[in-house]
Amino acid sequence: DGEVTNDNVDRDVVIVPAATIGCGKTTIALSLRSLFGWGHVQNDNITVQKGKPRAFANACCKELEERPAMVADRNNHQKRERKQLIEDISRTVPNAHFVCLNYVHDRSNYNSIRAATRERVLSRGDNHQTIQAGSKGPDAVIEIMEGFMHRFEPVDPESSPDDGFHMVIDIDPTASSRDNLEIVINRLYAEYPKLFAGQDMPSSEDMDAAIDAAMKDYTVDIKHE
Ligand code: IDP
Repeated sequence: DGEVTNDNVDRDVVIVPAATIGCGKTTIALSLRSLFGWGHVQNDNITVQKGKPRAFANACCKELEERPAMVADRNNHQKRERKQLIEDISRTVPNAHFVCLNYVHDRSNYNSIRAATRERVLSRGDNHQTIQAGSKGPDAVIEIMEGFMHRFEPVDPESSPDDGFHMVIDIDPTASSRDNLEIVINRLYAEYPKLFAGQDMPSSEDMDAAIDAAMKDYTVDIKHE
């Protein structure tokens, strides 16, 4: 059964955030890339005019040709996006293992999530190209962020499409990316030990350094979809 096979999983792991803007998806993805050499596809780097969801899935599959695991870095905040990603990747990589990075969004916690994500995104606005260009002031950015929060559909591992996840890791969008990174690594290490074959568990200092580098490297992408 699933538990037995997980011990042998050493490749084709797709990490799928379910999140909104500013939760720390890219920061975690860059950290996993620097610590373990895992792949990373950012939705905003997919520039095709038509069929963007499919192109995103194809780019994820391509990463798996070279790397044992990868992060499918987009918000995946609605069930139809999660369904599309799981279905399209599975067509090319039938044995893919999907791990949901579930940035839990309880409606009762929305004010704290707003405070945390706005602070992160707006406080670095000077460095954000789109904002710098003057086309989007803080109000417009907040509106886009609100749109994602409003549309967010919680992950329900009991029903389709979220029952397609082999594992759901709950993390708190208001916690630091450093703390969330450690939770993610510990859970993956426990579930898929062979995915880390030959690599030591990173030390606390390694994780600090990976997060620091990721936050220096950052770009905040504000897009409508
Ligand atoms: P997203 O990919 O979910 O939209 P990121 O781009 O990773 O979120 O993060 C949004 C902004 O917040 C970036 O400027 C990033 O450097 C910063 N950030 C990420 N995690 C933390 C944290 O734990 N504390 C403070 N700032 C953070």
